[in-house]
Amino acid sequence: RITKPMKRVGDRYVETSYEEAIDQISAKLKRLIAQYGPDTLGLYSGNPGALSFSSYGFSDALLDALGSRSKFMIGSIDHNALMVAAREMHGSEAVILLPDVDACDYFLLIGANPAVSKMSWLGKVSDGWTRLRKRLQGGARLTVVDPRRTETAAHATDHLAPRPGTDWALLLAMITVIVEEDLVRLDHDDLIDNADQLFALARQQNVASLAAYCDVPEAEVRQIACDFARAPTAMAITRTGTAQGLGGTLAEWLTTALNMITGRIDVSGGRFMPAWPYSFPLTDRATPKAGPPRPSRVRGLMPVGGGYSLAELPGEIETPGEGQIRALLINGGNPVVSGPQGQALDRALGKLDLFIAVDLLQRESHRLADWLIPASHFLERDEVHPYLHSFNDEPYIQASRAVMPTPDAMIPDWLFLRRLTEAMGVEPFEGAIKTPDDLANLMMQPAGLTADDVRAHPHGLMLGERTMGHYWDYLRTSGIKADLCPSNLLLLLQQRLETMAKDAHGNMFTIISRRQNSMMNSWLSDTTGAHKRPEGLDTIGLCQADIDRLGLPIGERVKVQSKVAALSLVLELDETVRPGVAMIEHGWGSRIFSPLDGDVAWRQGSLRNILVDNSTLDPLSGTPRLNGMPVSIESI
Ligand SMILES: Nc1nc2c(c(=O)[nH]1)N[C@H]1C(S)=C(S)[C@@H](COP(=O)(O)OP(=O)(O)OC[C@H]3O[C@@H](n4cnc5c(=O)[nH]c(N)nc54)[C@H](O)[C@@H]3O)O[C@H]1N2
Ligand SMILES: Nc1nc2c(c(=O)[nH]1)N[C@H]1C(S)=C(S)[C@@H](COP(=O)(O)OP(=O)(O)OC[C@H]3O[C@@H](n4cnc5c(=O)[nH]c(N)nc54)[C@H](O)[C@@H]3O)O[C@H]1N2
Ligand SMILES: [Mo]
Repeated sequence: RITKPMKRVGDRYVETSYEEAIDQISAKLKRLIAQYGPDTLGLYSGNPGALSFSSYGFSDALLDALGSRSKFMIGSIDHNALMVAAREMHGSEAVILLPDVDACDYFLLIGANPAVSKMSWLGKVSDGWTRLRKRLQGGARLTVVDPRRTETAAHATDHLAPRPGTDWALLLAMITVIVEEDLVRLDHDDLIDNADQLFALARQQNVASLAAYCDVPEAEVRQIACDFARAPTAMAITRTGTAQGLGGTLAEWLTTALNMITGRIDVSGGRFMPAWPYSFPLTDRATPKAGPPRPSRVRGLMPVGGGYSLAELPGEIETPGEGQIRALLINGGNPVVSGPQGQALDRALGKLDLFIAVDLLQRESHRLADWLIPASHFLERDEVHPYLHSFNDEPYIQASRAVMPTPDAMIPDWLFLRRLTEAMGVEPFEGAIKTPDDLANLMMQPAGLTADDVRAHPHGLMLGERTMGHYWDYLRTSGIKADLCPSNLLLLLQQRLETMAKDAHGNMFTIISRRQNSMMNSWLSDTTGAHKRPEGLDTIGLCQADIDRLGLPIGERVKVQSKVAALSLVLELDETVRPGVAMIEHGWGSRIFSPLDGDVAWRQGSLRNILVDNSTLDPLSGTPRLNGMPVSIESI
């Protein structure tokens, strides 16, 4: 655990004071900005970094105060597809339609495994998997769409196992069936645009060839589409299985379209928009602070959720010219492990003039950092997070209490970030906000609540019932219409339909991954020790038919080769994966270093994501193929 600021001296680190760290970092940063402009400072906010209200607020504010737009976000290896589809269809990236689990009769889960991952994404359904199962016990139906027969599929009424990355075609086929069978039910058609265009598109499709492309039985697709449309209440949900591939934005669009044409939006048992008293206005969330969004310098991709794609970061560091990133802050993330092609990012990180990592430990991604700054642990933070709570499926807000003391001499990471901003001669939030509570209070002002009011209710504040209708209200009051067939997405779909025939990978396999209960992406298993991977025993799982076809022995090492890297893994029989698919767990292989002596304190397994190339992305979301990357498998 890092508990004091540490400065790199040669290949070791020495402990320093906060004063020295802030003095030296700000002096160097000032020189770099004077020479290269503010965009030279980049920020990568990882998943824990972005979920820490205080840390995210003050790291984002540092870049805003300096005028840098070089923000790289977790969304590009997670949920960008959802935000892009929301922007195109609902006019704002922040319109997230949550599942009303407790009244649903038909769950269609696409690329989600809540039995392990629980039920939260950009939206929170507390204990959602338990609540979903309660519905199943009461007779609700569950259809799981996943190339692997997952822990969730074990509870399902039916399981479809399409080829990875083809969900958009499956959804288009379902929409086509619903249009052909006259099962469309469009509520509020005065608030919906381009419905006719979607129906015309559907009528041009051939369900049999779409099903063949996904490699699922046509009759099952037809049956599921009709049953879904006829169910009293129903919802289709996607998660990372679809979002973390090349078809993510199309799948998000067509899932929402499927829900919309079967009357599942903003009704009980369907998908609804949360709008609780403490939810601050959508327009505020969507407005970029450092000016209008502009395409990235090297690849020309537009930011999503205010951030560029992590896949672009190596190029932005290594390509000379105005705006080149020479200083980087990684806050609560492990992008060399959790992002695509970590070997390329690792090489680029070595070329930075100034590299600061804020984390609990020095991990793989922080190997080359000039400064290691201690992060406060979630058990040490006392915070109210109105933003996260605005995505609750009920109007419920609760303070999280610190239950452990912060190590002596350590200050919270947000305070380090504030002091660093001030040392740069600017103020975070233009001086209007000094503490995380100030920020929370500002956000909750419309509800007449303060952070202390929330703290006064240790078991949380329930501000009413779950209510529906906010989505249609939002459209009405903002004067926009839901777009059922957005032109950007339609264009992408047409391209995919044209190249569909060439989309087969021949003898190649496509890789997917799996989460473990006791791991959180690349961490937690290390510190809790709850889940271990014996050294050198990383596996790749194939079904029996594929193992027979390859003629390779189970338990032996195989060479797994992608376009950009090769790994040596042990071949394992995994009867849960469909033919043509290989399962390699993500999250292993991240070293933990002991900064004072430079030793490696921990390492298990190997880095799976080095196989994923960072150049092939969903063009709208900037997401790489964490799922669906083609690889070949051969004997060593
Ligand atoms: N225990 C535990 N819980 C977690 C996490 C963790 O690491 N550990 N991570 C948290 C985080 S950060 C997130 S974002 C959420 C994610 O929550 P989920 O999205 O539910 O995550 P997964 O469990 O990975 O489920 C994704 C499923 O998609 C399938 N899949 C892969 N490719 C495709 C495809 O092309 N099409 C379809 N239809 N399916 C596909 C995979 O086989 C997998 O079963 O979970 C959160 N919860
Ligand atoms: N192949 C494959 N790749 C994936 C996924 C997958 O399913 N398959 N999942 C993707 C998803 S959904 C996500 S969200 C990303 C995650 O991507 P990242 O967030 O970049 O990576 P993590 O592995 O979660 O690493 C989190 C880091 O945060 C640190 N940390 C923990 N708590 C705190 C804190 O309170 N403050 C600070 N400052 N640091 C903290 C940990 O020590 C660790 O170093 O990975 C993505 N990558
Ligand atoms: Mo995630």
